[in-house]
Amino acid sequence: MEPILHALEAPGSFIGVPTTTTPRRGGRQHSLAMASPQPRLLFLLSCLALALIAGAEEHHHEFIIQETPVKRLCKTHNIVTVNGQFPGPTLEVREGDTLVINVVNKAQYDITIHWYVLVRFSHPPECTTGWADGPEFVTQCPIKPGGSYKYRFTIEGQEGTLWWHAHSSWLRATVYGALIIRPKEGKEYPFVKPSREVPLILGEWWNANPVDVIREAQRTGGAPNVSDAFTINGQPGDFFKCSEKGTVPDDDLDHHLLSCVGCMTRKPFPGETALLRFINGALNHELFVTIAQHKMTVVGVDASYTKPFTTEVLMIAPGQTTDVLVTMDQAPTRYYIAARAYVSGQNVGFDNTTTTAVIEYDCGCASDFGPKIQPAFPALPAFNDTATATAFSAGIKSPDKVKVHENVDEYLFFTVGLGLFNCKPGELCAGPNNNTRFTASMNNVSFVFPKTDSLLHAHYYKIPGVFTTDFPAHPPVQFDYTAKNVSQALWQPVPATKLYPLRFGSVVQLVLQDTSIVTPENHPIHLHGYDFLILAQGFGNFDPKKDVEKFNYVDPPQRNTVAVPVNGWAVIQFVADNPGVWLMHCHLDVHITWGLAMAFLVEDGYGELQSLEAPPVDLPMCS
Ligand SMILES: [Cu+2]
Repeated sequence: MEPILHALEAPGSFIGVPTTTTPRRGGRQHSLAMASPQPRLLFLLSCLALALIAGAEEHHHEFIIQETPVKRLCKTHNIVTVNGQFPGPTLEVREGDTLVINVVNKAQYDITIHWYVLVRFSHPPECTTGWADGPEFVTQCPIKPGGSYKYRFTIEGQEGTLWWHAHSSWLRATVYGALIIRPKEGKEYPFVKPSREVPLILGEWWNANPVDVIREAQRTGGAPNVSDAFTINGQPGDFFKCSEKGTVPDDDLDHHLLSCVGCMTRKPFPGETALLRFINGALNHELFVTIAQHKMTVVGVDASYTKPFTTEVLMIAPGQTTDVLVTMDQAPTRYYIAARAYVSGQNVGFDNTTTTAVIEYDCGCASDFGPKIQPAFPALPAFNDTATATAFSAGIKSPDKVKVHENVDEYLFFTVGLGLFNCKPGELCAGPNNNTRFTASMNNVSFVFPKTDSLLHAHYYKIPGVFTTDFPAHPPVQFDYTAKNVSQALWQPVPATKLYPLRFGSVVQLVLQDTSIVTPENHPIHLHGYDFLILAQGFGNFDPKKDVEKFNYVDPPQRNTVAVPVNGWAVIQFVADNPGVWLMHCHLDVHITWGLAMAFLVEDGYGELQSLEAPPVDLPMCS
């Protein structure tokens, strides 16, 4: 029985994507501008040693940012895409490979792309590079219309599913795609070999232009409109008008094979086990995901493996990925995969729709399998089912014992939450009571992205006036963070561009504490440049005496995005061994727009490959 997964226009998987892949050889010629020959030569030699890793390849892609007409919910919109594909092309590599992606901007908006890869090394010529990370005004200025920028990085220590997306305004609503990292040649997955692999990217669709939606919200100070539908691989599914095509069966089976990326075989395979790679690419919603009558075994999150954990429901926050094995062990018919919102905030507007795709078994009796058989529909948790979200995150653990550092260099405590600015004369104020504007902050600092330079460029060239390094290690005022009625005097953060400096190699332990200001809410906090361990999570105010007993020093999960519980906290740990400027922000895009972000400035070390290299020659500048 060969299950068929139905949804239209699966991620592009190289179709029409200009691509070349070459085995990397140590002896390849590269031009390298050497400012100070001897140290650079040392770096170069080290890099060449890295480049000799057996079997590693260098993949070249061209990403043309262009407007493309796409019809959804009965209307055609010109959306921004990569190479005319929506979702964008799927990148497939092996751990140890290098990606070189030339992004050419032929659209009307400024743009940058973020890759989720812990961009640390690239093989010659850059070697150590934070210049490829992508967040606008953090590691680069935007690529202007008509401009281009070549992102170059090597993937080391990450296996599983990542994704890439625009990191500029709200362009990631349509500019995103999967990035699949398989083990090195000759190395197997640490779980049963799946018969096929399918990336399933969850997204949001707007009938309006998402860039206009956020611009309007920023103009008025009010909350932005919510999306009109969720999507799976770009399609809302059967419960929306004009979505029938491609989400219900027809004879064109190849068309419906949901991205046959990595399919081992298309032959009937009774009881086959598929690897589904879920990605939450939605802008502003955490999502519950279920499959009718099928259990899912989680084997990886955020390109780190996990202890196999069987569940009927996933909760995936924006930015996160979840790899699951699903065995097709039910009666041979049709089943829905369904996703809808997990909403933890109070009085928060949200998209209450449900998106679906269909799994169809091959019953070997095609003539009996007409379109009238309705797929079975799964049970979905209630929108506010925090207990289910909590149980799911508690089930995720690293496969083996993990090295947790007990000697910590930096104990940090950051509040994360919303706020309100009082209206100033001449401002529109569509926030609560029509005399406020929404804002958000960490440790009472509402992050302001620079406009004249990127943080990393200003750091490298010691350009003053772009940022300060006095982000507070603790909240400036301690209060009952999760109380029902936090004093209004604490609702107004200070707008600023503050970074927190870290010595190279320091062990950082960070408490992320939600506040109930405006509303408590689950905030998915994404750290660029690092994976971290989640030592513990809980509700209420973090209590350093009591809650330390909850720390998992054995097998804490490793991730790049943690969904900090509503009215609660999470403790993460990482070693600051990647020099550069690394953004940390809420992955609900409305919150990062309001300032729920900060950045770490990780200084250079003293050893080889411990210093940030000079920027690439084509790094986009602000002026
Ligand atoms: Cu948030």
